[in-house]
Amino acid sequence: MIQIVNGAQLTVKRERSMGTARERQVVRDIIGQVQNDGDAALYRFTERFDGADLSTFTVQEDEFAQAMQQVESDFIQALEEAGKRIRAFHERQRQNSWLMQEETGTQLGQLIQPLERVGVYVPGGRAAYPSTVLMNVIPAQVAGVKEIALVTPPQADGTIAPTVLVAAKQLGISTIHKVGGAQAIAALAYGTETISPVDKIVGPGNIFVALAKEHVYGQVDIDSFAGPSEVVIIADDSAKAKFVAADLLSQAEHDPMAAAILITPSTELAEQVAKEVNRQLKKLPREEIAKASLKDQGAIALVENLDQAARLANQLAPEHLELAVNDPWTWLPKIKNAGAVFLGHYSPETVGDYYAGPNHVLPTSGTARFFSPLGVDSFIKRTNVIAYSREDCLRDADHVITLAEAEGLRGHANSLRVRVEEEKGRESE
Ligand code: HSO
Ligand code: ZN
Repeated sequence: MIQIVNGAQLTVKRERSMGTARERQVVRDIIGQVQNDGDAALYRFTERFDGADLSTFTVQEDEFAQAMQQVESDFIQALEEAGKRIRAFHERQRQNSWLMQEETGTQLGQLIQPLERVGVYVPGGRAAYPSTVLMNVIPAQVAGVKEIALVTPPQADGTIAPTVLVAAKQLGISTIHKVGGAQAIAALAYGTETISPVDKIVGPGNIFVALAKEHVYGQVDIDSFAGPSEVVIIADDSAKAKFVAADLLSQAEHDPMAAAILITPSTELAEQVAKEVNRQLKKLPREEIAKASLKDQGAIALVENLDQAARLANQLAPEHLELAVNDPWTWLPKIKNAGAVFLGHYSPETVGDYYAGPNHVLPTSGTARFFSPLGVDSFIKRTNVIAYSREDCLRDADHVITLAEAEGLRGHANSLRVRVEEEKGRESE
C-alpha cells in the first residue's frame, strides 16, 4: 500500500542513524578486543556472531574453484559484461598529475597517486551482492590501488556466497577474509597477525559496521556514511504506470527502511501507479520487505507542476532520481541534489544498479547535497608540488616576510631573510 499525499505535506527526514548508546559501546568493545587479541578475537567473534567455527578465516584457492562450479555460466557472462562497462566508465574519471610553469622558472603542480591498500566490506546473508563487489573494486583498480582485501561474514557452515567469490575472482582479488561486523572493520584499520592494515575501508554494512567505520575514521579513510537506499521518481503523463510502479518496488524490496517516492502533477498517473504497485507487490518474493518500506517510507506526492517536482526533489536530495518525463534533458539543469539521475522511460535505476557503468555506491539520506558517488577519485590522493626558482624566491621575499611578521613568526620570516642576505653578499663580492 502506498499513500497519495499532497507534495506540500511531504516531510524531509535527513537525520542519519548514530546508533544507540548500547550499540556504540558494543562496537568500541569489539574494536578494543581486536586491537588487543588480533586474530584470536576475530575467530572468537566469528563463532559468537556468525556461528562459524573456522580453522582459517582466509579463503583458500579450492573454495574459488568450487564457487565457479556452483554458479551458472550466464551469470559469469553477465558479470563480465557489466564489469567491462563499469571499468570503461571509470577509466574516464582518471586524473593526471600536472605541473604549471611560470615564466620565471617556478614550477607548481599536483601529483596524483593511488592509495596503497584498500579494504572492501561485503555484507553477508541476503545482502551479499556481487554487484557491490564490482562497484567497489573496479574504481580502486582503475585508480591504481595495488592491494585490495575483501572481508565478508561467513554463514554458520563457514561458507560465503559463491556469487561473491566468483565476482572477486573475476576481478583478480585473491585476498578474502571471512570476517564481518565491527571486528572486520577493526582488523582492516589496525591490522592483525593475518590481516594487514589498509588505508581506506569502503563498502556497505549494518549499523555495527557503520559505527565501526565511523570509529576508525581518521586512523584510515572511509567511503561514506551509508544509509538506506532511496529513489525519487518525477513522472508526467508520458510515463507508464507499470514502469513507474516496478521502479518504486525495485527500491522498496531492498530494505524496510528504503524509501521510494513518486512525485507527479498527474492525478491520473498517481492513481494508476498506486493500483499497479499493489498488483506487482503481490508477485514479489520480498513482498513483506517492500510492503513495510512502502508503508513507512513510500509516498506518491501530488504537485502543481514539474517545476515544483524538481524543487521537492532537490530538497529530498535523493540517492537516485528518475526523470520519467517527456523531455528529461530540459529538466536535468534544474536538478541540483541527487546521487545519480536516470533520464527517460528506459533508464530504470536497476540498469544503473548493475550494468550501465556509473557507480551504484551513491550518497544517501540527503547527503547528495555535498557528497558525490564513489569513483576513481575516492581512491587517489593529491600531493602538492612546489619548485620555486631562485629569482622568484628573491622577488617574493618582501611579501612573504610581511605576512610572516604579521603572524608574529620571525623564524618563518628568517627563511626568506637568509636567502636575501646571501644574495646581497654575493652581489657585493
Ligand atoms: N540500489 C542499491 C544497489 C544495488 N541494487 C545492488 C541491487 N544490488 C544501492 O544503490
Ligand atoms: Zn538496487
